[in-house]
Parts: sequence; structure tokens; C-alpha cells
Amino acid sequence: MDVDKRPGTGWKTVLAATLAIAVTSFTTSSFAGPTLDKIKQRGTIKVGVGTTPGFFSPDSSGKWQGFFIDYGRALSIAVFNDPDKVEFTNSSPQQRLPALQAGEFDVLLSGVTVTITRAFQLGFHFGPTVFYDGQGILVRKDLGVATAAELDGATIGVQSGTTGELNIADFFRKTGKTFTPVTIEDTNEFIAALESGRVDAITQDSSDLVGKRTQLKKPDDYVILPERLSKEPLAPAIAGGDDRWLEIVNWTVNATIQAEEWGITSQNVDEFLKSEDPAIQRFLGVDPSLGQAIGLDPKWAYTIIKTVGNYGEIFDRHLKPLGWERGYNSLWTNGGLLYSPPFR
Ligand SMILES: N[C@@H](CCC(=O)N[C@@H](CS)C(=O)NCC(=O)O)C(=O)O
Repeated sequence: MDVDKRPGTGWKTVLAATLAIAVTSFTTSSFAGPTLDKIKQRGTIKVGVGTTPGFFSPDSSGKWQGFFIDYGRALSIAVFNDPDKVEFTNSSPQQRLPALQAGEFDVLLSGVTVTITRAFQLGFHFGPTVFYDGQGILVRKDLGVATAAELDGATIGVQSGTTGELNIADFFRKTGKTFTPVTIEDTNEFIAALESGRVDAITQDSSDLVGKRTQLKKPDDYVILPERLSKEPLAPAIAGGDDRWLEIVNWTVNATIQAEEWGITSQNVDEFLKSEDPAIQRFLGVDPSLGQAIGLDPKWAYTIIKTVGNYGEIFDRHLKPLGWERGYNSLWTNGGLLYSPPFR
């Protein structure tokens, strides 16, 4: 049969060929990207972090520990099937954003707030929010202040490069009160300014203040005021231009949230390998089709949960000891904001 004579075959063939090329190139580009290529060549993921107890701090043996650190380890598992192919580097809030832009970090797990200017002007992409936070104020108790409004005329330390700079200025403008900002880059100097009385108060994400307060010489002499001045949704931040890397970041976080929703923990994950639920079988790689479809080791989510645990375990391990309650950082099924899209 002469195929070309069949009505419509000519353009259909062209269309089919074009679609085939489009699908092939889409598939190829969605499985590779400049950041991920660099990570694989180098053999490690470079992660920018801060130094706040509970979130990220080296332990007595120098090994990094913390809530965000565990997400770095989870990413390392997703890419390398090994939790330790990750290099954490402390960088000041001022320096870490330009460093991410310059490609010195593959991801920031440093309590970065998702903001519209960081997305549009700096070109960052954000993974899911892993910690819903708000900006607080830490004051010396002997200042005798119970609310932020009473800080009229106060001298307040703020860390350069943080969202706190604009938030605190907005707060005082909005309330018609005055304050003197003292902008400090270095974290040790920032804390020392409060302890020496150079400033009356310091302002930062409450996650930061709760952790840093424990490092003060006399923590009980200081109090975090009740107000939260802002919304600080903290998320992994990456430079734009690598969709695949972004999706690995997205779904690594989602895996920890979804596992908690299913009740899968590091302790019982092996029991769940026997689950009859097809969605759980795909999630844990018992049915390898999902892993194969997305180009990751079918056991990637299993290994993450087995090694670092689900979201609740990560939270409880690092943040509960500091007195944190789940609050907004509860699953949506418990009235919180954590919600993983489906693994299908
Ligand atoms: N979320 C704010 C503040 C980020 C921030 O400063 N995070 C804290 C950690 S939660 C920090 O890095 N503090 C300084 C340090 O730990 O050295 C932002 O994105 O600008």
C-alpha cells in the first residue's frame, strides 16, 4: 500500500514525528540539568547553612546536626543513595544569597524565606516550605518590656541580608513609632551586641532566636516577645535553570511529609514493605514503576525514611528538645499547613 496516498497521512506523519522529537527532547532535558550535572561530577552536594541550634550546628565531634541538615542528607540520598555525599558550609545571611547565585552552593538550607523579590530579582526557585516561621524580637528582661509596641525609641539589632531588615522598619512605620536599627552581618557580633547592651533587642526569625537564646551566657535574662512581625515560610532555595534539580528538592521534602501522613517511620518502614496499598508499594519502591518513571532509584523514598525519618521524626529529633510545638508545621490532617501532593 502506498501510504502517502491515504488522506491525511502526510501531515499526521509530520505531526507524529514532531511530537516524537518534542517528547524525546523533553524527556532528555527533564532528566538532566546544569546543577545536577555539576553535583554528579563533583560527587557531593554543596549546601549553605547557618549556625542555629536545632536547625544546623556542628556537634562536639564537628558533625553537622539539625532539622535542615537532615534535609541535606535526604537530598544526598535522593541523588547518591548515600546520606553523606553532602558538604555543609556556614555562610552569613548577607553572603549566602549571592553565593547561591554565583553557583558556590547547589542549595541553601539556611532558613531562607520565600519572597517574591528573591524569586523575580534573584531568580531563585524554592522547594516546599519546610518550616512556617515568623519574625520575633528578643529582649533583655530588665528592659521591662512586654510587647513590641513598647519598644518605642529602642535600639534594635538586625542581621544584614535578612528579611528582618525590611520587616522591622515596616513594623515601626506602620505603628507610628521610632527605633534605631543597628545592622550587623556577623552572627557572633549580632549576639554579642545584645549581651553587651549595645542594642536593647535583636530581631530575627523566631526559629533563629529560640536556638540562639540557648547560646547566650544567661538565657533566662532574655525573653522573646509574643508578637510575630511577619510570615517567614522557610524553604530550600536553589538557583534557577535546572528543573530536574528543583523537582528532586521538591519531592524529597514531599516524601518526608507523605510518609508522616501514611504513618511510615524510620522504625516501621520495613513493615510497610509488606503493605497491600499500591500507592505505598510505589512510594517505597516495592513496585519499582514510579522510581523508574522519574529516573530515581525506586528505593529513594524508602532509604530517606529509613535513614532520616519522616517529617515528624525530623522535627521531634531536633526541634522538640528546644520546646517547639508543631503548630502550623503540623500535617494538614492535623490542622497544619503541611500537605504533600500525591506520589503517583
Ligand atoms: N528567613 C530570613 C532570615 C534567614 C536567617 O538569617 N536565618 C538564620 C537561621 S534560621 C541565620 O542564618 N542566622 C545566622 C546564622 O545562623 O549564622 C531570610 O530569609 O532572610
